[in-house]
Amino acid sequence: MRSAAMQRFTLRDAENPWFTKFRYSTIDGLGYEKGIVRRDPSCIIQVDEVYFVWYTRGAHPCPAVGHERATDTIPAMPWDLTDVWYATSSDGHAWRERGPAVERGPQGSYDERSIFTPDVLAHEDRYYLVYQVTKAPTWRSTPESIALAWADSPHGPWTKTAAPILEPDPSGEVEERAHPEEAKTQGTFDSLRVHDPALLYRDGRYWLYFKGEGIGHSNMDSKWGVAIAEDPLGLYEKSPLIPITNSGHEVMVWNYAGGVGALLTRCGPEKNTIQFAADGLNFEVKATIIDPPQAAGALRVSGNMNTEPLSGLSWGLSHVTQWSPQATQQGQDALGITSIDEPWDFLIRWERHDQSLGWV
Ligand code: AAL
Repeated sequence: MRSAAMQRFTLRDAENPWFTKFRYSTIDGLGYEKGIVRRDPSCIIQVDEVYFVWYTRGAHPCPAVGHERATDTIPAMPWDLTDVWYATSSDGHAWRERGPAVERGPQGSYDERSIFTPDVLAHEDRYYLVYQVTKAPTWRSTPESIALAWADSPHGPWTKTAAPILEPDPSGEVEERAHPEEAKTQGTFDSLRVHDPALLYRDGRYWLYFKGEGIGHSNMDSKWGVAIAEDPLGLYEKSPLIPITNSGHEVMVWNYAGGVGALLTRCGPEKNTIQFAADGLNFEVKATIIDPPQAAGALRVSGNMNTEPLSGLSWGLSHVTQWSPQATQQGQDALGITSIDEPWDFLIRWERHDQSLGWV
């Protein structure tokens, strides 16, 4: 006779190749700076021994003031009135901010208000940035889409697609200034915003993983979807199986053994888990973890460097923001401070810390 718990007990953390812990440290060049928002870092690629990262960057006259008080120059949220910048490093600790990679378009363009939350794919000597875009004005229920820019060098110049590559589902109805949960009619999980794009090349096609936020849904009930294209510039077709997770906020996925690994944080019953889908669509929980990096980007590895389940989750950057108490605590721990006097989001480094599988 065994208890239900012991019937479920199959693997100790210390024996589970999908389990890990994390530790955090400050970095030079992209850290805390009053008046500057740096957040939502992309994955990291290495080109000719140099690491590259892209991230949301904004220079604001004051911290975000909310949707009702925002103006053309004062942000509603930290990720409002921002662009995608990039930085380089030789060691992953000291970073040199290089400047803007993709900037907001002219008034009336689909990316006039803000460009934010990038990820990068390097494939066949071409580089692709995918990121969120929004038009003005920005209210609680302003739709947000995903766009793409490509370049032949990680330094750019970047060419934008003529239109977003992925849009919210057309279902649901809500007044733009209203809270998404005050919907007249509820839409699908991705009917308000498609967010947190992560682009993988696998099985000869381009897989665009994304987080959905829905009309009539709480953004803390976010789930992930995926859209697949034959060509990196589109057309991206959403899988009929979406949502493909029941939890998770920012998207962090990596290729492994022909399938896809995933780090789910912050939202839902399967928050703080590492999952795997052999087909890239049907994810199984492989480990429950503690204190994962928030909005993490990981070093991209491939080939003979990608031999373990967590080879694609070795180290990277993440962000510290007052909008996520867990991220704030990681930042305070990393900085050795007790409080951050003004909430300017910034980047820190995370790395897996398997040596701490014990309790100490
Ligand atoms: C991030 C991401 C998206 C959200 C905001 C900025 O962590 O989930 O990009 O819009 O927060």
